[in-house]
Amino acid sequence: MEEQGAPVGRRVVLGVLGLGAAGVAFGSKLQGGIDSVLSSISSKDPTGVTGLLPGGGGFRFYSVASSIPHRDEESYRLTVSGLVDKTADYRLSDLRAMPQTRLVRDVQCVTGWRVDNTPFEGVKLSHLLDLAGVQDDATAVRFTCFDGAYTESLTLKQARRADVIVALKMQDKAVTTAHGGPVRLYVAPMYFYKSAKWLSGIEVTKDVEPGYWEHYGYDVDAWVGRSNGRSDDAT
Ligand SMILES: Nc1nc2c(c(=O)[nH]1)N[C@H]1C(S)=C(S)[C@@H](COP(=O)(O)O)O[C@H]1N2
Ligand SMILES: [Mo]
Repeated sequence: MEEQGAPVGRRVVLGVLGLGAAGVAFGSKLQGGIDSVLSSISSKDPTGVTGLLPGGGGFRFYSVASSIPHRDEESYRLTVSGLVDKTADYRLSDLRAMPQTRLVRDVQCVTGWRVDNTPFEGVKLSHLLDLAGVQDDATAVRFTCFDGAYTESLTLKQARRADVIVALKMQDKAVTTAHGGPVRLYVAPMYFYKSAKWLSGIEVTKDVEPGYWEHYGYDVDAWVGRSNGRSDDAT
């Protein structure tokens, strides 16, 4: 499962290893959100690969933000809001106390790399939606992240699938900061860009609001196999 890929910049490695401090600089290649977006879009790797994760078993590290604020047991919160009867603000311990679902599925990035049979474990998104009570005029869900930059979205129908979870574990251990911990989304049937890392908000919305990469031409309905990931690619 080892994958030879882009060499990992020394500073990126140090940045990943150093996660857990108050904030982390990922290195010069990643500095400047707009810069890195623009340069990555013009390259062959539009979702901004930054290197193989050390010990990541083929995973590549992605972040559109140049630094990630630290969130831990004490400070982490997940807000459920929008068109719901009851907004909620969960701590990690609250999420852990809910029924947990383990999925073992393949991870597929739209840029081509893939990691088979990866276990993810956490709370079904449908469970959180049921607890909140979705209002009749809602059709979609929007996700926000505490990196302050990334967003994603799903239709309510997609969001209620049994293979869409708010993951607390990945590869059978707590989701690491580099992989989006303490909590990330995992949308098993779709390309991995749907699986927002550093998840901090679930907002029930009237309509689908395209996510971060979707503003740059990626498919909102990112089914692996049924979509090539790009809505602007008619060929
Ligand atoms: N917050 C946030 N979530 C994100 C991204 C990101 O840049 N920021 N990149 C996405 C993309 S394109 C991929 S392939 C995966 C990468 O997850 P990994 O870093 O755990 O390999 O996260 C997705 N979720
Ligand atoms: Mo990706």
